[in-house]
Amino acid sequence: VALALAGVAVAQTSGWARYRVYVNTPEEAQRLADSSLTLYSENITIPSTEMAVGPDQLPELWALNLPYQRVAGIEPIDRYKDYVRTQAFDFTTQYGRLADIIGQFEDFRTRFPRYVTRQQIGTSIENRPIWAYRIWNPDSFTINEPPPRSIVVLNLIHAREWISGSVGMYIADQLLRNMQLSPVFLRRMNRVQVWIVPCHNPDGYEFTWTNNRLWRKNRRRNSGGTFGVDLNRNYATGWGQNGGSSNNPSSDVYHGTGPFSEPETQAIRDFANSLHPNNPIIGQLDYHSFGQYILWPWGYTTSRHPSDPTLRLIASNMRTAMVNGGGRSYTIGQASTTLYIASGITTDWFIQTFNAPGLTVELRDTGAFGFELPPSEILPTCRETWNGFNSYLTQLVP
Ligand code: 0X9
Ligand code: ZN
Repeated sequence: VALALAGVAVAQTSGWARYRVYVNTPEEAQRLADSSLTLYSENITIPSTEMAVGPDQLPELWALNLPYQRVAGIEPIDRYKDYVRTQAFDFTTQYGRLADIIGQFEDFRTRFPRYVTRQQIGTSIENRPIWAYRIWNPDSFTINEPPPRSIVVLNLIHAREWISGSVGMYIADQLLRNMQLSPVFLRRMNRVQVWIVPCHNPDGYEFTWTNNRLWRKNRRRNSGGTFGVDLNRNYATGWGQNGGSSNNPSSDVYHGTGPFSEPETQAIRDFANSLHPNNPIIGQLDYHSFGQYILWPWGYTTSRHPSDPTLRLIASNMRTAMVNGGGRSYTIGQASTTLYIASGITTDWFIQTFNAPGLTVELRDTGAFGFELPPSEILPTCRETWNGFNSYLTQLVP
């Protein structure tokens, strides 16, 4: 268990509030998307969308020239001081700083050095390492077998979606437990390597603890002086197309100056390419919050993917496994038509490049707490997510 006694520096966000903004046309929705205001809803929807508006941002809200209404204050980030721990980090009841999360993976690696290895796959804008942890069983490899395939799991691409980091640790823990308990599982883990990226966006994630709980993007300093590229708009497939992202650097869905312009997305791209052809990528999962969805490509276009029926079957079996395990019900569907068009996303690139059935999972909840999911929901969310993950794994590696 990773010990951490962090004196968390927390900045106030008092004065922030949720505003419901009324948007009636796609043009008005685009105007809102291009603003530097932060989404509180998970996406921009007609006829209204909730935004998180800071005390200095009211002039920008007025400048939009859209009707709005103040819904509620956003509690000061001070309350996350409660999460400062004086005991060992428990990832099933607490959210952790970046050091806690990586420390937890280091703990797995120390306890199971044969089953857990790590690789630094890149470095963030602010020089933090980006890690990938591999979990597999190298023990019974024989010469007649093909080399193990790869499944790539991405966590915390969006900084404020804290529960995504929790499920990454939980999946690793469950993989290792099942390898101890079940010979069948141990054998399966000989045919597949599960590569978990605990934090795709380390700079943004730390920023949510120190400055702004609702930060989403990375911490690129853009021309014009604003910060951040949405890493889930920066992948090459469909980059910048169909209104699924913004070219305004202050937007929360800013796509960057070009496909893979960011070191964080380059890290995943180069790492994924390096797995081929020896350990072909047969699956990829991208964990987000919130909304309780399992979504498949395409995200950048409403056209159906040729593998649509297969993708639907995989997602449907996952949903069944989650409900049978006592979990919440998740909505399944093609990303662009079920949620909204988003271009330059991870799953579109993985399916286009490797033909891997990439899925975006939007974890709990459906909006009551949103990104600020209470710690009491960490464990139930992790349990249902594991049941879904295990279904995905056994479908791909029977
Ligand atoms: O917009 C995103 O990047 C994802 N949602 S989130 O609220 N976590 O930011 C969804 C991406 C899934 N793809 C599409 N909706 N096309
Ligand atoms: Zn997200």
